[in-house]
Amino acid sequence: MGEWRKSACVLCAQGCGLEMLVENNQIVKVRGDKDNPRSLGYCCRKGLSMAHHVHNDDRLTYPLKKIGDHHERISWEQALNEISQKMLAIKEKHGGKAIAYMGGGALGGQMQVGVGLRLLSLLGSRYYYSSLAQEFSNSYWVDGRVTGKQSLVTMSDVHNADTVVAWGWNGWMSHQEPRTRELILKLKKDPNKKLIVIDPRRSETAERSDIHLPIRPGTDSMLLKAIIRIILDQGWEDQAFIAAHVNGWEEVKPLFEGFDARRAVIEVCGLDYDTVVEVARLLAQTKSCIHQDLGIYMNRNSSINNYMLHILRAITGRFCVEGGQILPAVLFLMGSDSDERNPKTWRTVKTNMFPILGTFPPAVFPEEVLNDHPDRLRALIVSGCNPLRSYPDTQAYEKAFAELELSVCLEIVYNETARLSDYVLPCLSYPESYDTVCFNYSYPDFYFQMKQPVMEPLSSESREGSRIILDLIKAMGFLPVFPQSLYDTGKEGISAYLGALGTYVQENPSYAKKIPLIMAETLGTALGSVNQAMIIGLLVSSSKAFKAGAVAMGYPADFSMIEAIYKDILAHPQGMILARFQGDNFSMLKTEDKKLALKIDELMKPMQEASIENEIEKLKMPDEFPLILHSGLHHETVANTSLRNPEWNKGKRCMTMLMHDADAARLNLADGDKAIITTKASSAEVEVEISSYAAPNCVYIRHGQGLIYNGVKYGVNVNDLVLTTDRDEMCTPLHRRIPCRVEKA
Ligand SMILES: Nc1nc2c(c(=O)[nH]1)N[C@H]1C(S)=C(S)[C@@H](COP(=O)(O)OP(=O)(O)OC[C@H]3O[C@@H](n4cnc5c(=O)[nH]c(N)nc54)[C@H](O)[C@@H]3O)O[C@H]1N2
Ligand SMILES: Nc1nc2c(c(=O)[nH]1)N[C@H]1C(S)=C(S)[C@@H](COP(=O)(O)OP(=O)(O)OC[C@H]3O[C@@H](n4cnc5c(=O)[nH]c(N)nc54)[C@H](O)[C@@H]3O)O[C@H]1N2
Ligand code: SF4
Ligand SMILES: [Mo]
Repeated sequence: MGEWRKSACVLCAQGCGLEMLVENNQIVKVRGDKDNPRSLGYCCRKGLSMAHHVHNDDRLTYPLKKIGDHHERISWEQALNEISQKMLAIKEKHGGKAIAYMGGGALGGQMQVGVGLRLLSLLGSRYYYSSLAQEFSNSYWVDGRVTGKQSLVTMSDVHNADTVVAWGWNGWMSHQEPRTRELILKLKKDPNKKLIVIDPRRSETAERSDIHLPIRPGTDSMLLKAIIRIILDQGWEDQAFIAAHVNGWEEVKPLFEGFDARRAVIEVCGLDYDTVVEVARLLAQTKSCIHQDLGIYMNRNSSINNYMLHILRAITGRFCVEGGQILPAVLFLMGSDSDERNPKTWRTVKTNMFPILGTFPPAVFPEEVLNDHPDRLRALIVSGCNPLRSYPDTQAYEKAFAELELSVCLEIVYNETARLSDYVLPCLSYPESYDTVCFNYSYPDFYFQMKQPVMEPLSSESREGSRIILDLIKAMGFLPVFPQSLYDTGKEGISAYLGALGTYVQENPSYAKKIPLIMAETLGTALGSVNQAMIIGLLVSSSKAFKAGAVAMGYPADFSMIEAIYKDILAHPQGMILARFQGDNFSMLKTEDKKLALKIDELMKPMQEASIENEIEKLKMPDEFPLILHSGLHHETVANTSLRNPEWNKGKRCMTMLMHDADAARLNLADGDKAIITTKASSAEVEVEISSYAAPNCVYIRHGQGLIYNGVKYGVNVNDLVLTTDRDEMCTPLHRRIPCRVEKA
């Protein structure tokens, strides 16, 4: 007989609570966990397929080293020794700048990044590349200017809104909000609520909306300008809100002067003007909320579009208010604030790119390796992401990996990146370990879940990812030897340990900066989990706002708070509300006067240049590539690259290219035909699926295909069809607008 155990899903940012039936150390059944305070039992088909993530033929079971063109089993001792010696030799010869860390994309294993970034810093480097910097860079950069700090990412409070606008977001398939399908159905059913979808195609979300604006692809800037113009013309802006909470509007307002909203809407966006006026009214006069997503993020004009979305929210009073755009309560910041105006901010050697929220964009990585500069990148640690499928231009990545002097991959599976790495280190998957993630956004209640192991490790050689990195730090000689007493008090309780740690650091003040690592090593060893020690460390170093919020939930205000909270976390494997943040959401702003800073100097010119005439010119497709490839549809039959066994989609058609029937007819293609798609990067053969979910002149290939499972490749890897140079000024890949042509095979 098996036992149901509580955990969560890591296949998208929602982290729905799951219950897993474990029999003979195998997950045999999964269901949504009704006790999870955030997901309330919600679960999608990916979550239900979780067992494939954990149990599959590609799971790594011991460390590997590349010898010639294949990998061989080695011991942990050999792996740690060789990697640390080689890494130190590269640092010695070329300096820390030669080393990069890439990680944190997958939701399992995100905590590795906490230790990984410390290792990077000890090696003297700041080159942290992450998946975040291929979707959110433009929006985080804009957030940083408007709210005062990039690390204050903003979120849409869709569950408390009356009008929800899905702008370039196909929530029915991708979720991206807690319990998304329930939300969409609720909006549809309630006559007082509206769902508006702005998407060139009639997506699964658009199908269920009250208003669908089938916008011409890539014309969102014109629609945004038009909506703002309409609001001003109608006098619908929220004057009281602007006066109380906004700075710089008077300087920004002239950007919209004289804009011909009607012409833009009809001629450029191809939309009905009266419907757009109604959308503008709903945005301004109801409790509205806009969730934008990859249709905006990975598309042309992403920076000014994200900017105008904030302008729209600010002038309609939908910022920092319930049901609007809000700043989430956090236990720890998702990244460090990086300001490229500060000359001390590192840039990449070849492309001169700066980090956003502390992370560098994957699109420039191959160029940073494949060059002759003495400071070029030569070594890489990859943890919990799959650059050889997830990042643009797989061929460029293959060349870069071949050129690296050292590549180390921390993984749970033998994926496409592991295949090219010099060393592959097997990690515990999250159902085998303690883990948490950073996407638990909410306000004012702060939701937190520490996933706890529901089973024994499948291989005795797999290790907690953060422990592996800590062991590398030790093998490189970056940690002193700590007294045994520190390890021992860790077993006596958290308060006892923190007391002993305090005394130790007082006696050794030079170690104050290394407290997180000391805790990871000593408390982590005592608890048998570095991740647990790191969570305790995060509680210790949490903000005043967090601690006040915890007191509001009844936790003691003194030193014993940490132990009390931690005991509660352990007692609630289903997740819980840890803190209730006090004060209004404006208090979270990091601008000096706690107002929204609406003027962004760098965007004044691009905003002026986004005129109807210029846009009409720029929207023209090259003759050679008349169609738009949507490179990477986030469809219910993919889970980024984290579900590898094709068995989970058995009986489903999921390796096709979606196409509008008018385009198919013109190209003499029938459903099921083989077609050749060609982009500037390369060509691929793919099966055509004529679909009502495709917009005219656009074709769609799912993200996360082309995976090699058990030695066999399934489907088209869409990143073969994209060049690293298909990117914008923030080095975000333009995955939603890759020019292409399609021919019959
Ligand atoms: N062309 C194109 N490319 C895209 C996109 C697109 O739309 N088009 N979408 C992009 C987007 S939005 C994203 S977020 C990225 C996501 O891309 P990635 O960041 O690469 O994320 P995943 O594919 O989810 O996971 C990567 C790896 O993490 C591993 N992993 C899972 N759990 C653990 C763990 O506990 N420990 C360790 N060490 N590893 C673990 C998985 O096995 C998997 O191999 O893809 C992007 N790539
Ligand atoms: N099932 C499943 N769910 C997932 C994932 C997955 O792999 N599988 N991945 C997760 C991740 S990491 C992410 S980031 C999210 C992504 O979630 P989404 O952003 O919802 O994913 P997309 O499929 O890119 O949908 C974007 C929508 O934008 C539209 N669009 C394209 N061009 C334009 C345009 O010019 N203007 C406008 N307004 N819209 C346009 C497209 O038609 C599409 O419907 O999904 C997450 N959820
Ligand atoms: S919505 Fe996301 S977190 Fe929830 S079950 Fe589906 S994939 Fe997992
Ligand atoms: Mo994503």
